[in-house]
Amino acid sequence: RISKTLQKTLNDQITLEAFSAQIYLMLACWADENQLDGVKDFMMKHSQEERVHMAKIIEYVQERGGTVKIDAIANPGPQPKNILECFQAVLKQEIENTESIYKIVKMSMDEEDWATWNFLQWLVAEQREEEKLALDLLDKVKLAGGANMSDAAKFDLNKTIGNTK
Ligand code: OFO
Repeated sequence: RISKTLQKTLNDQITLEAFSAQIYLMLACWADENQLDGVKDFMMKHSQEERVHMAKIIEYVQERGGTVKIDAIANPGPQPKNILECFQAVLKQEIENTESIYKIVKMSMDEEDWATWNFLQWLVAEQREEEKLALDLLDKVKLAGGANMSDAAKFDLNKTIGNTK
């Protein structure tokens, strides 16, 4: 059985994954309004992935005899002003989520709850991949001209991002 402290922290993480999904959704809507269909597809896919993370943590808490409380999701914040801000928001969100997960890993270690520690390793790996992807895409955006990108560069980049897994 998980401790009350870990239960509370994992519940907060469930809400944070939902919040991440909301951020990706907000960015997807921004991309749609800006004729960036490739970026939109990418954001929609990643929003869905965050929901999968959320569902997995819910299952885990329940499996360990814990109780899940579904909470309100915070406002994802204002839309970005340009494609550079869009991908900066992705990276920021991923870094914050990684930090939060590391805290839970540390807690599980302090409590010697090795089942939770082991469960979290999958999320740690997932975050490593997502941060790398976010960094790569941000680099691509910067190389293509950042906030002042030409329409032609934007067209190409949108296609590349749309084909990104
Ligand atoms: Fe849930 O993986 Fe990103 O934030």
